[in-house]
Amino acid sequence: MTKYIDIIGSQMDLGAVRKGVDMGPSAIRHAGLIEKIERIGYTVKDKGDVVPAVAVSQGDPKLRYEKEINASNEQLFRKVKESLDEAHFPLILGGDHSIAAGSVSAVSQHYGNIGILWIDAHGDFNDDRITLTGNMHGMPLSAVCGLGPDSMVSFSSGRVDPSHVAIIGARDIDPEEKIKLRKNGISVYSISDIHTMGIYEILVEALDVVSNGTCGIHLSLDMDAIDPEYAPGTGTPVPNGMTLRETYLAVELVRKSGKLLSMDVVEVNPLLDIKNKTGILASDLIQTALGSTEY
Ligand SMILES: [Mn+2]
Repeated sequence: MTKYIDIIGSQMDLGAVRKGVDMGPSAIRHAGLIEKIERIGYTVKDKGDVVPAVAVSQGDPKLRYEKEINASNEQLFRKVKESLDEAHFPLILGGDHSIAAGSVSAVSQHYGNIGILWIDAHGDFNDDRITLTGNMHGMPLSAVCGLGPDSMVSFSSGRVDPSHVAIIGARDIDPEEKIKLRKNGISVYSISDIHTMGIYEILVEALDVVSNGTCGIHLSLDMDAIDPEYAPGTGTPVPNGMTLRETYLAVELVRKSGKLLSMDVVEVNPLLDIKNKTGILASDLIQTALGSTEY
């Protein structure tokens, strides 16, 4: 892996209902992120944040704030692309999960053929046809797979083959979304799969799905995958989540695969957090992904 890491934030909260997630990048930085990564041995450049325009009206209720989200994601796309062109590792801090339409489509355009490991309580596989809320943070995975909404990735030619996508930690998926995930052959490992198979076996399988026949892996870590007891500062908490052990081991195994190309960490909401517990956890998990080992 490259020695150079670029931190790129997105102060995006228009894809979600509860406000405050725009302060996520700041909360993760305040947990000592840069110093911690430098200590592992990387050269880190903080490229600052993309800041979305102030939204006046939500527009289409099936794609709320589409215009502002897509414009901001296009900026994020360019920044991530720039970082990849310099052969640096882009580390993207959210913001709500809608930002992954910008980050992942840059990584997939750059490398041509990537796999995605999506650690999340949700599927994020909705589109404007089947969405129940119109919240665009529930759509980015579908968009980057080329399955809509098309406008969300119109600035990029990068798409990801659904057969190279694995979701881990799912436990809150909409009925139509479930059908669409199955139809498109996405590998979904629910929380009950984690309880029965164990996280180690799941990672062995999932890493095969995302790395076999691809250039490498993009890791998209939604903090709501983790149980709200450990990650209370997130906008859409769902009980019965992943434990700290499960999450650390999952991220550690991704690192050990040696295939990690890029990473985003999203949905840290400081307004709902307790003394930056979730921001600190996000920062610690990033360290683990990048190579801080216990022994
Ligand atoms: Mn998500």
